[in-house]
Amino acid sequence: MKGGKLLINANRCVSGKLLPLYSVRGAASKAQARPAARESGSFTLNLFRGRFETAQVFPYPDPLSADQRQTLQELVPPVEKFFQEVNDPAKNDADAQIEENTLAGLWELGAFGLQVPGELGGLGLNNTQYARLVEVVGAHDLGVGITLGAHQSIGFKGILLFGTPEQKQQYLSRVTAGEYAAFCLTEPSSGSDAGSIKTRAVLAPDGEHFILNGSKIWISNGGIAEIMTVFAQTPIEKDGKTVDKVTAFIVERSFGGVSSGPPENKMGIKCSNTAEVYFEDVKVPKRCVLGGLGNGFKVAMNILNNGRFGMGAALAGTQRAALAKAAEHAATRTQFGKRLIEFGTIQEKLARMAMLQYVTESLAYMVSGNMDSGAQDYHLEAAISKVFASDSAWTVVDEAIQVMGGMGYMKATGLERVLRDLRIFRIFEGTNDILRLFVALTGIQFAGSHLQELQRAFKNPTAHLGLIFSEAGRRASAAVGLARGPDLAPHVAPDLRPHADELAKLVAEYGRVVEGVLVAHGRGVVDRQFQLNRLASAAIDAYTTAVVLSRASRAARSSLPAAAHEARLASAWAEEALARAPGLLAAARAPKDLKHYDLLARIGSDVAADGGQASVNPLNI
Ligand code: MYA
Repeated sequence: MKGGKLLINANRCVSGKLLPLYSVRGAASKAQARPAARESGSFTLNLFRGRFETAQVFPYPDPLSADQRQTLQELVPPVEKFFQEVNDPAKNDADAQIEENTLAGLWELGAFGLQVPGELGGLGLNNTQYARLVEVVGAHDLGVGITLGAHQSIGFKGILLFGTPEQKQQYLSRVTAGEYAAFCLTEPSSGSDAGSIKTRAVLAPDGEHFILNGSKIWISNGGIAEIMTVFAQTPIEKDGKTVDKVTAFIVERSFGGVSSGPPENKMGIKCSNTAEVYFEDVKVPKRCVLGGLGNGFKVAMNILNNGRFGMGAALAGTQRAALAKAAEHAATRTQFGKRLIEFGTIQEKLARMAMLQYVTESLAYMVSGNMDSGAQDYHLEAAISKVFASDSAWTVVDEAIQVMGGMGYMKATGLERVLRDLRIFRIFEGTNDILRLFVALTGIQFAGSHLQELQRAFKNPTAHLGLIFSEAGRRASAAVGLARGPDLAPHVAPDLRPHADELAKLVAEYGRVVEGVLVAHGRGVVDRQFQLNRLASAAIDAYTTAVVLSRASRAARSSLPAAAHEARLASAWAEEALARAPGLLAAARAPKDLKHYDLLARIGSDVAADGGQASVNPLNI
């Protein structure tokens, strides 16, 4: 009886208005061309189907071999020492440039070629080793971090990922030997909408070169880079027509026709060079096409996906350093006859800061570890790691200043610079707003493709009995509350298992909500940003909970000295995230909230139309 009802429900769900095929820019045009449903090891993608996928979460990764661990143990102390004794972040900030001796020292240390293979002059580190060093940089100087990151996390990363053997040989040996690299994507009319760039490259009559014209803005290292990864529209023959598609090129300043503007005057990360870059009839040899003609958009996205965990790692270091300052102050400052740490208000602040730091750090190393183990589907998790890290770092440093009161506001404490430096992290490398939508839409597309498969199965049930029955069984279990998810006993410490059980329920509910949203809005879901944002926030709550349960369980298993502290951090986070997420899911689905979103949309439009707040002040003057 129950099974029959569920089959009817399933049938209704999959025969409704589906096809949630997305594009942030334009969904409909691509709808017909989507590939068939595929399986994935990603926790987040599967969450959108209501499936608890454990492959890339449990156990917490431990990807370093004994040799790699040893290398890291040798590398971290000198880098720490360098940042404590040589680099002067306050001076870099005041001068809006990095001191020469610091740059020379960083080149000397190999910090500009961390992941380049040894035979090409780099240190040959894997992602996890890279994360650990970047964490040290983030604890000391984010401006220097961006100079290093713009160079290797995105500047020449395309060559590392997509370069031909000749391109690697020619360019990687140069970017580890003193020549700076930059990633040139953003243009005056193309920020978040990266596919709309106007810079163009057209094959020259000699058939051997492309002629590149256009301009880029806000390019980190743009004024100092000799080697650039530049994205440009190129005419491509497709189905007998000529269409523009983005291609990635390696461009050397020495090709001629490349110039750059003065350093931008920014709010923070002042010592990192940011400049406009202009390309005027630049002759780019055909051998400099990177990743194939017309594949540039994917090359750009993959470079960004591949580097995002680095921000998480750097900002874990930033938060750790800010927390240490706040903790020291709270432990020593006396007010009203007590040390600050004896007050509940301060205890709560420090606890929240510690939780946010722990989650940020756990995410960064989870993503880098999965990448090192060969995982392919990590792009949603990398986006979550960037969003979470940059939002948290803002809160943690802001709260550190609050704990320190007037002292925190003083330049000498160093936190006001960090707060200024941090602000850009929520904006660049994909704004957090775009990345939230990216997570929600990619997840929905994944769930939608599976529902479509089920929809097709129902059209020819005898040929797809297996799929239909397994889906019906899964839905029946979920409906009667048996969706406990996989057996996590081997992976989750006994004290944390109740949270894992709650998480399994959340995952099942998540799948139901996504399906409901798809049925209600079909392809129109791409325009439902109020709902998409809430789905993304709930996904972040679910994924972060899984990650900290995994890490704290490993700490317990390995009897780490701070295992009990880690278990408390993970429990506190899980309790809060699992209490918040159902509300977000309800708000993503409920008609009551839909009305509220209309209200907000109307207010927003009115404000834009009136050029600001439409109401005058209460005095009417
Ligand atoms: S660099 C500038 C950064 N700019 C951006 O990040 C741009 C943001 N915009 C976008 O990402 C895209 O335009 C969005 C897609 C997401 C909005 N992975 O039609 P579409 C596929 C894989 O949806 P759009 C900077 O800030 C998609 O599936 N694939 O595209 C430097 C589809 O494929 P198919 C992806 O509507 C800062 C196709 O592409 C992805 O145009 C300095 C088209 O999709 C993806 N992510 O919008 C940082 N997205 O056709 C320094 C889309 O096959 C580093 N697709 O279906 C600091 C490091 C830390 C410190 C280190 C210290 C050492």
